[in-house]
Amino acid sequence: MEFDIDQIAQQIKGNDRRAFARAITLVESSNLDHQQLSLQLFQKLKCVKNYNQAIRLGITGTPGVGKSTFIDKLGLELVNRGLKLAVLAVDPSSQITGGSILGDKTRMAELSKHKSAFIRPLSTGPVNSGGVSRRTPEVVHLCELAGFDVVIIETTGVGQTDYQVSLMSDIFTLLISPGGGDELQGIKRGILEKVDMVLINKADGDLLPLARQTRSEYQSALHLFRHRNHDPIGYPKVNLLSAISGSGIENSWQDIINLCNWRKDNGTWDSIRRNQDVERFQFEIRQEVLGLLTANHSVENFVAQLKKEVIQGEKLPIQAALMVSEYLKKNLT
Ligand SMILES: Nc1nc2c(ncn2[C@@H]2O[C@H](COP(=O)(O)OP(=O)(O)O)[C@@H](O)[C@H]2O)c(=O)[nH]1
Ligand SMILES: [Mg+2]
Repeated sequence: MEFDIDQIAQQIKGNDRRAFARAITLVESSNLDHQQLSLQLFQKLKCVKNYNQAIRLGITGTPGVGKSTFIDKLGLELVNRGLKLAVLAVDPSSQITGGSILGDKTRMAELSKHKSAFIRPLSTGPVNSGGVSRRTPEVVHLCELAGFDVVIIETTGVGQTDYQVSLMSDIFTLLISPGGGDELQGIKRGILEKVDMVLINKADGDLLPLARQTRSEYQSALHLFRHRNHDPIGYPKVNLLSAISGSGIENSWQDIINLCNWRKDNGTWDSIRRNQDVERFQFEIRQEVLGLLTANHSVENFVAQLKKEVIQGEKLPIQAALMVSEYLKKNLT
């Protein structure tokens, strides 16, 4: 594929959706030339567009909890207020079921037709990469540079995705169903440390009393857990929501905006982003170094040989790992 960066940048500036979709493909590419072109595109977009920070909203929750329904409703609300919205759906299970993308398209039918909304399922990497495509943070950045006001990243939290998505979100939101309090014990402690908002969805009809009970369970769990001293009292918020009826959506969006403004006022908005950038940098260094090592044939052969010995029980894992370390010290310095 040929990419004319100047042209793509101009097209993106002119709201050309196809050009934008191609740019995402470019940014997601693992091809080295494409990666250089992506950097040029970032540079260009910074120049041609007045670039504002978007609100990056991460949304996680088990399949079926109502994420897509919620995003559709919230999304319509936002575009009707004149905001530009990008939705990136990171769904590792789509590789297995193959059906969820189709499902989301119909679930977000109304939103996907709106001229101010852009919806895109993202390719997912191997499970050990956290299920998130390695370039998802850069795709989010591209959305920001392209002038989207809000970027929603939807994930099912399989593998390490919650952690990865929290690193590319300003506001990280957990959706749960009524009765999800039973899950509370099983829920990864890491999520509760990271969430800014907990939304109890399906708080409608017969499920309402159970939803209320679940809310108090989460409130006390989060209360015990932590209060971030840089956030206002009462956060992480635990709100009732019905994505179907729409009740609780406006409220929750207001809570999100209030939290954003609070953090912008006290400077934590920027410091959180900078910390995320540093984590991202360090993550990428590890990936690059690992990539370099496995691209080196003698190292690869040495590791493959040791792996056999570990499998056969001839060496302890730690013993083999230390040998690799020694080998690298001798051969790479
Ligand atoms: N009663 C009720 N059902 C809901 C609500 N939100 C979503 N659902 C239903 O839950 C199912 C899964 O929704 P979906 O948005 O696809 O969940 P996702 O897998 O988390 O994206 C669908 O059948 C929805 O109609 C809600 O607020 N109340
Ligand atoms: Mg979904």
